[in-house]
Amino acid sequence: MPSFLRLAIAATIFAAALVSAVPVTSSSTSPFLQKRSGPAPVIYRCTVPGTIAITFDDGPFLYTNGLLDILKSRAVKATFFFNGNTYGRIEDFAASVKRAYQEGHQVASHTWDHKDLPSLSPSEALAEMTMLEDAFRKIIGVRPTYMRPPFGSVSAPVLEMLGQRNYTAVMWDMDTQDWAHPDDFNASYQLYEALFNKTEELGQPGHIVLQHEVNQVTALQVAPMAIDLALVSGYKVVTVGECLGDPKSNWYTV
Ligand SMILES: *[C@@H]1O[C@H](CO)[C@@H](O)[C@H](O)[C@H]1NC(C)=O
Ligand SMILES: *[C@@H]1O[C@H](CO)[C@@H](O)[C@H](O)[C@H]1NC(C)=O
Ligand SMILES: CC(=O)N[C@H]1CO[C@H](CO)[C@@H](O)[C@@H]1O
Ligand SMILES: [Zn+2]
Repeated sequence: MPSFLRLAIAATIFAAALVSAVPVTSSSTSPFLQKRSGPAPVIYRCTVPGTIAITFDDGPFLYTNGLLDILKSRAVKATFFFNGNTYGRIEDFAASVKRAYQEGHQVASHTWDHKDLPSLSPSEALAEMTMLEDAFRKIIGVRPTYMRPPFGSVSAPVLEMLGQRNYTAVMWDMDTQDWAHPDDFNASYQLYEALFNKTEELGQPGHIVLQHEVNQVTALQVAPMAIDLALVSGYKVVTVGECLGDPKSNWYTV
């Protein structure tokens, strides 16, 4: 992995510390079901009791297909926050993106090339969204309405822009820190299990788990164990949209 990307991922943890000061969305009604105007809603956790939404960031990449096989074998759905050009170019992995969409996973935006949105000019920040929207339209015929800001980093103007484009911004309440031990399955899984053992402290109703699919160990070794752990713990493993009670017809637009 290029060192700047390692740094970028490490910065996620810093951003998470910043955003965790923002109150968790407590409404039991999905914000998207209400009339939309103003800044994009920011989501930290699931609202449907007993659900877990496992999310995979920074793809599509070399392991997306293998991960889709794993999800299929367990009959669960996940959410992919794809980039346009970060680890891989989305055009080169179009078949994986299409497959994720067709197999009922939630395909969502993680911006064109993973820049820190608040540090960009308004037109640059907008282009980070629209360039990827165009790529998605070419590949799956629609564009997502859910996005995750790189590093979990947003500002009032960025949320305003995202709101104008009808996006919902998705953070997380369970960070598996999978970037910390990229090639060490045991260390990664230990962190995951420790986090899982603390879900009681996080409370109900449900959780949004942050993982990255661009590391082979995460995608192909930790992910299946993680899904199994969620399932044996009695969670329903679903997409972000489902865990918020938002009908699939709202996940995409033209
Ligand atoms: C956002 O949604 C509104 C209401 O459905 C629609 O009029 C508007 O064109 C949408 N904006 C974008 C950028 O898709
Ligand atoms: C999580 O809890 C299980 C069951 O109590 C325990 O066996 C395991 O060691 C715990 N894992 C960690 C990493 O704390
Ligand atoms: C030391 C240790 O815990 N090793 C384990 C690492 O993970 C592999 C694969 O699951 C296990 O087989 C080892 O026992
Ligand atoms: Zn990312």
